[in-house]
Amino acid sequence: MAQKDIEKIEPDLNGSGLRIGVVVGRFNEEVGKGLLASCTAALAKHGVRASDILVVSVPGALEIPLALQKLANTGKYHALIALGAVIRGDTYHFEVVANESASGISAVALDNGVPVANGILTTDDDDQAMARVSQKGADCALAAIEMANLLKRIE
Ligand code: INI
Repeated sequence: MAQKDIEKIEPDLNGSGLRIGVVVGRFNEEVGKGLLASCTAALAKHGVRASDILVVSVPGALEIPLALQKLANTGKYHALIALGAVIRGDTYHFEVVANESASGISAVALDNGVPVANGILTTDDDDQAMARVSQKGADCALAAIEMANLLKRIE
């Protein structure tokens, strides 16, 4: 009996035609701006049109899951991206904000079947956060594109 080859879906980082929603927290504003700049630059580099990107901002990381959920509910977006920073030095309830936002973000993805790239930096101080904005924003853009294309292929 002839055996079929194993089917494999390779990562596809071509963003053309993808609609992406981005939610950015303003609590650590400079970090949020840096994340957004590197993220949108990477989206553009990989072919996502500016007119296919919606950026909304919210007060802080704890508001991000609800805004993501509303965007997911529209059914318009192939993937969503959460950007922000929770900085230990700024808060006595660091763990609560970091953990609640992370679990809310995961819940939006699983409940709606929409990929959500989590770009909420969790660091001890502002310098650590600023050192990571460039890489993290770009990583989230690529994760969103790859996951959007993967779900399209699986479906
Ligand atoms: N929000 C953040 O995004 N980062 C933080 O470091 C932070 N700290 O330090 O508390 C933070 N808090 C605000 C929170 O996200 C909500 O906006 C606020 O609690 C109102 O719901």
